[in-house]
Amino acid sequence: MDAHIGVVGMAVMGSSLALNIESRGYTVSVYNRTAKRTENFVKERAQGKKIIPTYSLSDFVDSLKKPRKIILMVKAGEPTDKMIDALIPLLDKGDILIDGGNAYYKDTERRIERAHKYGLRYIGLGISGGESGALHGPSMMAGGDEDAYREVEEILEKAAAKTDDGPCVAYLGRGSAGHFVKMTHNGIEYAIMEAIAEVYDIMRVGLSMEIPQIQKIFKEWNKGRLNSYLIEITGNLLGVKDRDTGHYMVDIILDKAKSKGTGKWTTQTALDLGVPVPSISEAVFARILSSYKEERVKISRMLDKEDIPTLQAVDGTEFLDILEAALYTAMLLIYAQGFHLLHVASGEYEYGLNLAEVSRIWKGGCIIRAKVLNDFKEMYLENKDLSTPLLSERFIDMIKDNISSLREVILRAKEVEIPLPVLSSTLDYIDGAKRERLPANIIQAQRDYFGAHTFERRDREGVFHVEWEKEAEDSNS
Ligand code: NBP
Repeated sequence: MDAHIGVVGMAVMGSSLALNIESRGYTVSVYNRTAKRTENFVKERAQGKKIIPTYSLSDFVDSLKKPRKIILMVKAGEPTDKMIDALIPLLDKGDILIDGGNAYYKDTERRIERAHKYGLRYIGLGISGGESGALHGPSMMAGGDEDAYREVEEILEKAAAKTDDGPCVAYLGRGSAGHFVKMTHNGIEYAIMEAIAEVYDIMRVGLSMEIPQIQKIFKEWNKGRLNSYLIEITGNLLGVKDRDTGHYMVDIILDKAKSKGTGKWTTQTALDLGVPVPSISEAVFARILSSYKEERVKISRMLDKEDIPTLQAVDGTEFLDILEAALYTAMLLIYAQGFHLLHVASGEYEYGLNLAEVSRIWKGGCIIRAKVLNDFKEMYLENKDLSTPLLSERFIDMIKDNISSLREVILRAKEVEIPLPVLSSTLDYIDGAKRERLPANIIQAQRDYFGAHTFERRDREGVFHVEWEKEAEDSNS
């Protein structure tokens, strides 16, 4: 029996994706470097399914219909290269390699070039949704060889999450477009997660609320305009208790956040492309700061006050409404930064991204799925060339009455010393973006003073330089 498609890598994601594809009526071949994983998979979850286990790469390759379609679901980085190296000699011209891992987009460019040298076709496929998404329907962001995509489109569409707007998968553009979009998705994810954590901190520490009260708030918020997967899971996880101690799990979990690097890549890439994504970079730094637990404990003993006041004085119910509006504003501005990055990258790397389509496939299956993505889709349908959502009337209408809530929350929370790296940087971002004039004139003058870097003038065209010390003397004389 020839398999329609093969999956390499039987860890959490690969095994779930294989089952998902099989459940849509396809025969799937599977292979994993360590045989035990494959054995366990076929004995347990894959029992009775149209899944063909293979224990050598050549058997795996031979089990596939031609042109072969192979999804790699192995650890990103060197393991992916090693697996491609091992597969290349076994494949025929026209076969299709699909990297479903979280590849760094520049690695994808390099791998595409390499695959093409051997006559292979290549798809960089960003997959989001975690284990459950992979099993029931992820969001998938494809880039690379379009003709190859069209040959696997039907399988991917059947396996993808579905919304009222169709399956959450699309061909987004040449080369590394899919992995670039997935990287940006993860950057947005970092920032929204941190914004939610900060809002939780305001409720828990600032308002001294109990966990069940906070859980109720998140559940309530999820029914409205904040409706999203991350708000939903926060509402759910807050209710979970530790079986051993009976305490809420969130009170037991050590406050050190880890990461795998996609937020860092988004920040580094934004710096390279000159796009402001302060909320994303602050979210990365917030995780890094959290990891310095021992130091924080010592510093807190040196600097923290015995009794930080609480925000009890505020009208609780009214303040919670303000908090909701603040989080909504932050969420919108975080997406805006991500979309701005995608717009610039699309020009730089000639991806030709359709950002309405990106918004559409992010509406379901992925970690950052949210009700507001429908508005982003509409924004880009209204103007596909929008450089940043901040230039959309629709977007401005959504944030303009809410920015004051973000400001109020930050001012109040700062009185009780709650760190808000993402909420604060998000407010600075919009405060900066909406200022017709910024103090960058001073920066330009300083640069010209010490480095003769020149400057432009507001009143005339051209490039200017001033002998500042001489002029200072003359101006003072
Ligand atoms: P992991 O990222 O933990 O990778 C484990 C898999 O990689 C195993 O199958 C392992 O084989 C294989 N592998 C390694 Br490690 N080194 C290898 C090598 N040198 N040659 C061949 N195979 C090797 O698995 P995952 O969490 O299922 O993720 C798979 C991909 O999907 C990753 O790229 C990940 O970034 C991406 N992703 C994950 C999630 C998620 O929520 N987990 C979400 C979205 C995307 P072994 O059994 O022999 O060690």
